Amino acid sequence: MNRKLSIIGAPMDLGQNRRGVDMGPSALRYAGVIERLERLEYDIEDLGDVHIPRPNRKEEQESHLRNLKEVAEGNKNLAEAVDQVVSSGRFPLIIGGDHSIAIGSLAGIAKHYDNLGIIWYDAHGDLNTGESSPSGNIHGMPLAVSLGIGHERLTSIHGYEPKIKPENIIIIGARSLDEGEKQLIKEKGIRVYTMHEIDRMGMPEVIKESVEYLKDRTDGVHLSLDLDGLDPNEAPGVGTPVMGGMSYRESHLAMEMFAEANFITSAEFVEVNPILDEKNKTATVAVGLMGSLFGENLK
Ligand code: HAR
Ligand code: MN
Ligand code: MN
Ligand code: MN
Repeated sequence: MNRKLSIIGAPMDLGQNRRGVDMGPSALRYAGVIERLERLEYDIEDLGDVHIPRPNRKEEQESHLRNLKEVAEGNKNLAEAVDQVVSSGRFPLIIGGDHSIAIGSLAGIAKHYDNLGIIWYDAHGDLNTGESSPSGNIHGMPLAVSLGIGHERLTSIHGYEPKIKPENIIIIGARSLDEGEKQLIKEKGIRVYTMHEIDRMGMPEVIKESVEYLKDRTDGVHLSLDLDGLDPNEAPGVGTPVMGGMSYRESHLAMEMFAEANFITSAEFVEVNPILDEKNKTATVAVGLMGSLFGENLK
């Protein structure tokens, strides 16, 4: 594992319609992310938060993608910050913010790799387009956008597209997929471990297979962890909770196995909403998972 870590906050709440997730980066810092990882003897710098514009409430929305302009602009800023971190040889750890920030993270990261692997740990597929989306919320679209599918204003961020290849993606924990997303998964042959498969195979086998699959075919792996992948009983502070998720222990096991495999090269933790949370429980869970991801258990 790269021992040099740069933390970048992305206080974005415009990719969906519940306020408060822009306070995710503060909640995660308050839950002790820096101290936790410093104890593992990483060289850590906290770059603070990238600028996310405020929504212009007077202007008409120019499309049914909610806050398109502002989400695009915030993600441009994030892509630049992340790109600089990767260029300087450090590991970018991005803390959100709603999941639309994966557009900027991946834009900044993927240009440094020929075959970036993606682990999408989430209740959702985030594979919608403006046309297939039931909500118009861009946080339900970042994986499609990164594949070059969606609004040009989003797919073109940071000057190249697509960012990633469908065969390098693994979705883990899905249990709420829209029709259009299911179609895209089939069409592109994206690997998905739904909750059904996790229940049948068990988490150890799911992660073992995922690691084996990505290890030979990729030159880096980005972990995009949406806290709503976990069961809402254990991670209640999220905007779009879905019952029947991965447990706290299953999630730790996954992070521990990723740490053992020593192949994650960038990560983001998203959708922590302290306003919907119970005493910062979800941020605390997220920081614990980061501890496992960065090798607490290997010490
Ligand atoms: N699939 C639904 C939509 O696109 C809900 C998406 C919720 N997304 C997140 N990110 N919380 O995973 O509107
Ligand atoms: Mn998501
Ligand atoms: Mn590339
Ligand atoms: Mn989700």
